[in-house]
Amino acid sequence: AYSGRQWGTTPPISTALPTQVEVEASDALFEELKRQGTFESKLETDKRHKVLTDLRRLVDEFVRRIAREKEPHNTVLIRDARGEVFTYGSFCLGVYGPGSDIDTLVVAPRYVTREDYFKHFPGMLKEMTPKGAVTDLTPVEDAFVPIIKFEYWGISIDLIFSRIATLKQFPAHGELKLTNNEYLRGLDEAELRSLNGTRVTNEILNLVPEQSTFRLALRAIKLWAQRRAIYANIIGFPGGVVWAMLVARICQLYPRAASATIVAKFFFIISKWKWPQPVMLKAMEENAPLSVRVWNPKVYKGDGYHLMPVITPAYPEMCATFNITHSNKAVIQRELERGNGIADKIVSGAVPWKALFVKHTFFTQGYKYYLAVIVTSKEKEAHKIWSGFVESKVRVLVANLERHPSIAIAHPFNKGFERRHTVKCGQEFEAILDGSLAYIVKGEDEEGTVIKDELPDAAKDDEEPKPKIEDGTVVQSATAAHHVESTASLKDRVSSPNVKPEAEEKPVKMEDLSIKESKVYTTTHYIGLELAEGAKSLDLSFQVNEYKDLCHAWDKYDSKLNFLSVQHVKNINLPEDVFEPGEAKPTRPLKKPG
Ligand code: 3AT
Ligand code: MN
Ligand code: MN
Repeated sequence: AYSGRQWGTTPPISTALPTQVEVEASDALFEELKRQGTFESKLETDKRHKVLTDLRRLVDEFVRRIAREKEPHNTVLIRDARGEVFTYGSFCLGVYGPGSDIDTLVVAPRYVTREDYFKHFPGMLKEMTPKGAVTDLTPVEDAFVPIIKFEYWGISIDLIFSRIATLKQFPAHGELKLTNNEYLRGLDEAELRSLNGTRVTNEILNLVPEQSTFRLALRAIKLWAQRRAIYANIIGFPGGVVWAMLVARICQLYPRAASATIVAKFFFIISKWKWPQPVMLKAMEENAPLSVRVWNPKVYKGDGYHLMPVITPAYPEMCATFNITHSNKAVIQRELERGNGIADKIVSGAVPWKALFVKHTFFTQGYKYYLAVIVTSKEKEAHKIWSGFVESKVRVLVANLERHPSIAIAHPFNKGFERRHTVKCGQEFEAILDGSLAYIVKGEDEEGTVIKDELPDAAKDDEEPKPKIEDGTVVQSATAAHHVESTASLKDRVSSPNVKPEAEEKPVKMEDLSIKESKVYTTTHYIGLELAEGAKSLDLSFQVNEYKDLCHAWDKYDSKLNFLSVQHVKNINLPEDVFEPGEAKPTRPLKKPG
């Protein structure tokens, strides 16, 4: 119910109740989001709650075990030993869908350390749950946010940990409130970061006038951002928390509006926002309890360079959008304006909601020239880590490219394309590094098995191949191989010493199938290049080499396992698997980019 209080740092723009038309538009939005599959069934949600119940029991047992280990004679401490389980991310916000994970935080009293957590918890997860319930258990102790990842009955769980250094004994379950700044005392950086997700999410929910309105509007914005390929923290686009804060700010400004109105006002207000004025949900904490850094462009010069600052509402306040580049800002702006053009028509009933959620045209009508950043490894596990590292640096390459005089916008696609190949010789491996897709395999990645049907078939050389679709992935055959632009074919217009000549495609003979094959894993990031007016040459070797040097300086880099190449790809030579069935691949170069 509307209390009349002010939400956020300014008075509301309007406290009007929704009109009949706005209520109907919100109902239509709900129906469309259901049609688009953004909600999961009640059965699946019940399963999530059951998983959390099990984790709570496990956490209490874990804390008791550590209490016994550290103070074996303190019977009271052992008797009352308990921890607490919180969530953050989309589950906590109530905007999760069928594929979402559960982002979960374990909190324990001060005598339980992170070392204890990594030493005992993975084992307890396996021992104290039904056989086969926990799979893919991966503890990553040295991560920026140390984490145990696993699947519980098929649901992905991200489990992070912090102790509370000021508490030796926890209150009854449900009474510990992490919004209390006192609980931050005595913690290290990793612990502070681990608590941050839940603290921010709790604040967001506390700072919106009507949670159900907020949730439905946020679901709409998340779906829109995913469809328009502008959702990805790591690539320098807003992630889930940022979209949540932006929608929450609109809810504060229209405290009684319906979800459909929030969506329309979101596009209207955010598309006209006077960046770099920050978006904030509340005033900054005045009495800083700790001497940790908070976002402040007056004190920290670097904070003044943030292009679209969105500030988290929990101490220590941070800019959640520090990695947005000029190019990405331009792309986001373009999408906000498109949204603004459509949203009003939707609320008035002139256009259906699905018009807002139309898929992006990054590959179909995007750019004439693309860069392909090809990350390659010879081992599956090593590839996860290496490709994750390179991905986290794509925005650095983008920032360097956009400073090139010939480039107006360097637009990274929001996710990489993962491919699996088999090769029989070094030459084939080299071809993959050069961008060849002639050796792709699909199906389950079982060690040592090769699905023969999927090996390239040289007999069909002149037949136009159709992509094969299975499990939602488009797999292409050898004849449709990805043709990489050579320096020569781009002539003097585009030249780069890093661009290797087109990969030769080797026909595969039947007898080759018996030869021992080895697996190769690649992840490819595409960056669309919009050239500056009058751009004559496009020599990107400096930027590309600088990027490679940065990636090769990775502390775990192993030149025998990890490879990185960057290629020019013309729109007409984009590989088939970046297109969805029914999408038209460009057949001639775009006259005008963008
Ligand atoms: P899904 O429904 O899970 O797709 P989500 O918003 O829950 O959407 P994530 O599970 O990826 O998205 O992330 C949840 C939060 O975890 C968001 C952010 O605060 C934190 N987070 C995710 N990835 C990273 C990362 N690489 N480094 C630090 N924090 C991260
Ligand atoms: Mn999540
Ligand atoms: Mn997660």
